[in-house]
Amino acid sequence: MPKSQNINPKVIRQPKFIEFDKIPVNQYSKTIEEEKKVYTKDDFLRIYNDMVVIREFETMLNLIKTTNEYNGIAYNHPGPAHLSIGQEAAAVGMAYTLSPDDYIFGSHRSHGEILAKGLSAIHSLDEDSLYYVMKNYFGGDALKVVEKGFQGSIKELAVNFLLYGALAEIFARENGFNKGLGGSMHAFFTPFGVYPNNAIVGGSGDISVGAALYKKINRKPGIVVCNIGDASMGCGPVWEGICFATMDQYRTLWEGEYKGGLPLIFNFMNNLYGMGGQTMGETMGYDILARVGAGVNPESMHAERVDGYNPLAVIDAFRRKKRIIEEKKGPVLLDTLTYRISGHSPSDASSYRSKEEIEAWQQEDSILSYGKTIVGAGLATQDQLDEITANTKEKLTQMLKLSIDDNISPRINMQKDPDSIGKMMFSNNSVDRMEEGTAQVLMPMEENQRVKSLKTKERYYIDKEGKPVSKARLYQFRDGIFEAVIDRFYKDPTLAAWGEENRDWGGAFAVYRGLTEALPYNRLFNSPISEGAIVGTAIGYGMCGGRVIAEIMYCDFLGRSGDEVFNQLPKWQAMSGNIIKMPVVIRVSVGSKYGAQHSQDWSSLTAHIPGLKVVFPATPYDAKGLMNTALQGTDPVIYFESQRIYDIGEMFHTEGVPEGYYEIPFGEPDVKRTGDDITILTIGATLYPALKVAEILKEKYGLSAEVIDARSLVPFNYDKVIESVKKTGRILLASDASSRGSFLKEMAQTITELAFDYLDAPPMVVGSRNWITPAYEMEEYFFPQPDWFLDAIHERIMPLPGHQCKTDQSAEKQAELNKEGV
Ligand SMILES: Cc1ncc(C[n+]2csc(CCOP(=O)(O)OP(=O)(O)O)c2C)c(N)n1
Ligand SMILES: [Mg+2]
Repeated sequence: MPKSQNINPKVIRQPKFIEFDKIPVNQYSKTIEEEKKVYTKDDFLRIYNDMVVIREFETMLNLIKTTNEYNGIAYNHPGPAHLSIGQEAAAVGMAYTLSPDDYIFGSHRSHGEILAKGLSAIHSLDEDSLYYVMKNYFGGDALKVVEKGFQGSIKELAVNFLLYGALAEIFARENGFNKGLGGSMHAFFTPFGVYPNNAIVGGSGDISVGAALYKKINRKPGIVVCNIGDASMGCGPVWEGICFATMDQYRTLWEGEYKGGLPLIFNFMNNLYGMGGQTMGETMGYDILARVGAGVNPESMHAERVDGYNPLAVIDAFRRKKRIIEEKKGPVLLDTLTYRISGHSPSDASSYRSKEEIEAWQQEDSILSYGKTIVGAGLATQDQLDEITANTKEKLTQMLKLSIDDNISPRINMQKDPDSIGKMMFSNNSVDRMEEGTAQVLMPMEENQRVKSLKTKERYYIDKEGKPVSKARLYQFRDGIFEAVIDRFYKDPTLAAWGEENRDWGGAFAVYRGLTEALPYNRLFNSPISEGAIVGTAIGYGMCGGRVIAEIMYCDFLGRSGDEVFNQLPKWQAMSGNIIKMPVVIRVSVGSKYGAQHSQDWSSLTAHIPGLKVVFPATPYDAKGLMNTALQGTDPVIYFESQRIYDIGEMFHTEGVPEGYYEIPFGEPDVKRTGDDITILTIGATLYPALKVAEILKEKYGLSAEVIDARSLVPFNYDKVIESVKKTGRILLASDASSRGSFLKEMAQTITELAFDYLDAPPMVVGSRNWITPAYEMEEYFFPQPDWFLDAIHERIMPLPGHQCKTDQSAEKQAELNKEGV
């Protein structure tokens, strides 16, 4: 809590009642005569047209999925198609008032939203801009296909481009919007403001909040709409996203033009079902989804249920809600009532709902009833409507033909380059700042108290007389991180950081102390205790073009952000066809002393996931250099920090930690001590026990150990390690991670494969036990101790004359423990 806001018990303890404002439900009541004042005839027809395009697009896919044919064209599409037949009015109403600067995020069922937003963007962009977009998207490859032999306006061409790009993406073709790497559930097209659609239910719930933060922090025009399903209200990321989006501080503590609510609409496409679970009446308790807004903030999130079967009602709601956002009173919660006539997927037998129910909704079909309304009001003739349908069918038939033709629309050529997807996992860029401009700070860096005090610190662990420097005078590990972070804050105007206790507290482990004075709230702020949303918002912020550092206070809390770290952060660069960059650094502190739920080293879990860069520095020099590299890149980095060593000084880089900027390349291990008889490869803070072991080996057994600090897990260049093994013929690997399934095992296996002929003994892994982490007083039985190294060397690698084992590191014991699963 900031000191500027005093919590007065005299006030807080007063009795009173919470009053809730009424939440409107289906209150739209304008007549078509009234609406005639708002829309032109063309507008009315445009709304009809866009709904028909979606209906026909989805109908076509349904026929392809269920009959392998559309309009005489045969095709087999084995992949998914979650259709939104019935939901067209909701999609078109949502997109109608939006400009290309407004971003939408969606779900697995978002074809309709992509088309609606695309058509809306085509309507509002001028022809030159449209052509520019098409020409510059992947070198204009998709444009060339739709342009060939085309006669008509640029806008018509753009509609074909939209249909073709979406279809090609759904069918996994290289000309798809995302090179065919996203597919039906993840297709998107950023030039039209269509941002990632997410196959993880509720996945957009926090990512979209990050996008809204990006707009707010970087003063970008436009709003963000998060289109998610009614069942996703039961998902953690959605609730966390809502909490993150409605924090008081935007209005109470953020200043100047940054003051005010987020430009965000949570738009629940409420089709009343999950897959088969009925949200109202069975799987949720909200009765009417909009009610949830009442619990969130005093404005009830301006929540409202709107009839999503009437496009005019939805447009009306979006117009009103956009005004609220312009007044900086967002975010808004919309419960857009709709119905999915189609199954959850084409194989859905609708066993969970009655025929009568579906028929009742079909009778109120939004396209039919809207068509009737506009014909009845003299705004269109039935012939005009029929013509729209006929035109749409023809267009879709043409685009389908193009998108399934293997010569015109091939897939990425994996035969030619089997590594082509691998090459898309990382962007490997080096970028000082994500945007030009002056970074907003509160003081010149030299005047910052912490920066000043660091100038007086000893940057090497012993002084000139060879005496250890006292803690108070020592430049510590945490200072290395701080220096890299503050440097980037002054360099990159887009850089923002958040997490729990990041501001006044100075970060739970004092890494950020001093930053609060240097940065306004809009660049450094405390988040709710929402680990999922801490990472999810960082993903949204990063994918829109901002650089961000998010912090997870303890590695053990990574579980809370599992989907974000394992499923979102690593995948969007490749899934976008490299349209998206992900300049996101997640700082993760690895605990000790606090027992089973605060002391796990889960670096191996993150290293297992393709698409994350993972580093684990163990010295102040490496901490600063690796953080600089992380903040110079545009890839997601999981940056581990061990709490055991936050206050250590630099022991290896004899000139001390440089004051200026330098980078340490990812993937390069560092030899911290040279030797000839055995190699010890460590990850993280285990470097220090390993050095003790090296000392004992030297003094007691006359052996020289080469100690290599991995520094990175992904990427990792094995050259230095193999070189060392060639020299020593023996290697032991150690880290604080529980040994079973750890990254050490992966490294041991790779070393075996790469250097088998040079090994005199199998690579030996010494990790933590496969148990819960016990209390601090018992930690010596859990984390690798020097004795364990020596015992393992003696028993499995080379006998150490006269050595008495304190632990059982024998093969028999290893087999027994595995048998027991501990
Ligand atoms: C995290 C997660 N859990 C389950 C699923 C499987 N699944 C896909 S769609 C769906 C129902 C989602 O319902 P809702 O959010 O209302 O969206 P709708 O399908 O109705 O558009 C489920 C359970 C998933 N994709 N992701
Ligand atoms: Mg639903």
